[in-house]
Amino acid sequence: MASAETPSSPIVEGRLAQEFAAPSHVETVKGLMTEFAERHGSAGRRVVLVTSGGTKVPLESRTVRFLDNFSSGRRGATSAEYFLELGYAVVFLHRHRSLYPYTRRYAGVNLLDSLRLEDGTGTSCQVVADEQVLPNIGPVLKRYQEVKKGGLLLPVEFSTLSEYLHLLKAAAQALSTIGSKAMFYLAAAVSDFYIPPSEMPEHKIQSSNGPLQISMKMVPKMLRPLVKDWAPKAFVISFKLETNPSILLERARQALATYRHHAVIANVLDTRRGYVVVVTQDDQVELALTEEEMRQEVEIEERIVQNLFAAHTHFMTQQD
Ligand code: PAZ
Repeated sequence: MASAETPSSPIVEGRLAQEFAAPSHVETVKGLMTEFAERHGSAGRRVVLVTSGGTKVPLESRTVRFLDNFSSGRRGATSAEYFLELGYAVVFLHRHRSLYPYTRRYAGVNLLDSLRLEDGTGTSCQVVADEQVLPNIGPVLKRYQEVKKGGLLLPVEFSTLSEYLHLLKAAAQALSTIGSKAMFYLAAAVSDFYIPPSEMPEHKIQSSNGPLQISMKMVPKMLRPLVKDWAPKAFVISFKLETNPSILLERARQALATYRHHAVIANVLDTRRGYVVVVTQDDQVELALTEEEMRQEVEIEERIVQNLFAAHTHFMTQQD
């Protein structure tokens, strides 16, 4: 482990380069993210990187099996929409096929059940959306198209832990070009453990060899170099998920003390849709939905994003 005097970035960067294969398109994506941040930053817009969904960790190099981290992507996709409503441009770094802004509202719908045929039959008929199956589709589609036309949402996909780590570093460096206008909203569920390439079997693990024992190494913590070196002027928010509520706040405080970023959103798996705590260096604020609000499908992400918008505004004025 690094001592307090050892600079963390070279160690993390060295391990990242040696033990995690970079995706072949990382430099291209970094270029796109840099152009996106500079374009919006120079138009006076804030830019947020939202990470969303879980990483997968392969157990074999010709991968048949992998370990996955739990996350539907709903927190990230929903938050991205609320950031867009508040005028942010959004880089959406998300797990392939996890929930996506706007389409997330219809994720459980079978496409063919959502359409009706009108005016004729066969190839000449008209296809219309069924409002019963796709409630509110008109306004949602309109907003989706506005966001797309304005070039306000840049989607970037990952599947594996390696892809996520390299793309996060690239995103941090890309958004650092706009200083305090950048926010990092790290809601993805990222594995703490991985198998280094030197210890990974090449071929499919055989059950004929008996019960499987695996030993995994700790993933290098990216938050430290992100905050200290890659994007030192940005506003950085991480998430802390626990299943045991009694350790949640202590863990969130520990993370803040270790990485010295700006806030931790603490949540418990079972109650995460209706209750979170925003933990900062000198405060903690509970955000909770009432049962009535839950019935009316109010989304807690709206409250989280509003809270962070105010904090980011304050942060930016302090930096100037
Ligand atoms: O994606 P989702 O809406 O199902 O869940 C969101 C979440 C619990 C993954 C997120 O709020 C979170 O806590 N992310 C960080 C997880 C972690 O501590 O690694």
